[in-house]
Amino acid sequence: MGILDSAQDVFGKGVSAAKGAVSGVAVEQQPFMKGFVRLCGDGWDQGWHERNGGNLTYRMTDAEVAACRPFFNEVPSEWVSMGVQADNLRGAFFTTTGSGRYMRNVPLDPAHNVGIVEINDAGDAWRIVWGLKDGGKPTSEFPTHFMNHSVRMKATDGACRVIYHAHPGNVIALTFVMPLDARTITRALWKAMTECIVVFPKGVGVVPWMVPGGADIAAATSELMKTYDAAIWAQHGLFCSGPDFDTTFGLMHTIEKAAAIYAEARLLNGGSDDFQNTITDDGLRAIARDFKLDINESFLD
Ligand code: 2HA
Ligand code: ZN
Repeated sequence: MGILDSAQDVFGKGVSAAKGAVSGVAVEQQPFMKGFVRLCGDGWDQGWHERNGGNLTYRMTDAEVAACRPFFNEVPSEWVSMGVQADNLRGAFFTTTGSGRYMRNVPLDPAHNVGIVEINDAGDAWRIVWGLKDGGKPTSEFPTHFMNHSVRMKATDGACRVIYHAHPGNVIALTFVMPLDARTITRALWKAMTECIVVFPKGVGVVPWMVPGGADIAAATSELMKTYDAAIWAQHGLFCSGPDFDTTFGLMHTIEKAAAIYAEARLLNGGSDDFQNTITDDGLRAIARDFKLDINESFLD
């Protein structure tokens, strides 16, 4: 096999993806929770989580739920209706950041800032079974996370487990000056940095400005997530999905870096997008061919 036979050869997984469940070990020490907590701290370090901005959810495996169950609260919280429903998430368990809690504080005290919620048999309500101490609740964006999990789980044959929302500054800035359509923004990002089309071959969706936190923005976002594994919220931020924490954080990081390069290139170019040099559409096609990518062809000229 040649070194370019598969994108995974070149852009493969790192060694640190948290995997597995360990019985008899506290929730905070489980590999998935360490990966969850690390992502929160890394996102803070990147400057994407001012105040209580951003949120993270993880759909737990059966083995992880079994390993954590001995540490669950004796009495779970009451069921709380979400205003959204998903058949394929009936009975699922999610780890989630807390509403109004700060990403910055997650590594200091996971049990206060993060919780585990169980979804009811109808797939339309949650209850807290661990963490979110002192009256915490799941993130205000839980309806969007939940619907994105449902859609991405279906789109990836169950591989998708992580949904991550952040407020990366350059992505947000682009939504002030670019047409809010997926094709235009994806093309700009693909051409900003050679590896982008490898990292997000389907492109990035764009949701126009909407009120956050509710069922409407959840429906609009999850509709786009049928096609894309990332979606921009205009004047707000970015949602990314993936099978593990490394891939999902890497997607957020790559999109934001591409947005920063694109913005800087336009500034260097007096604001114009008529660049002296760029990656051509045939160049993108050649990457797709050599890396055997299943790209969104309709985004190429
Ligand atoms: O958690 O980011 O979109 C705060 C937010 C809401
Ligand atoms: Zn937000």
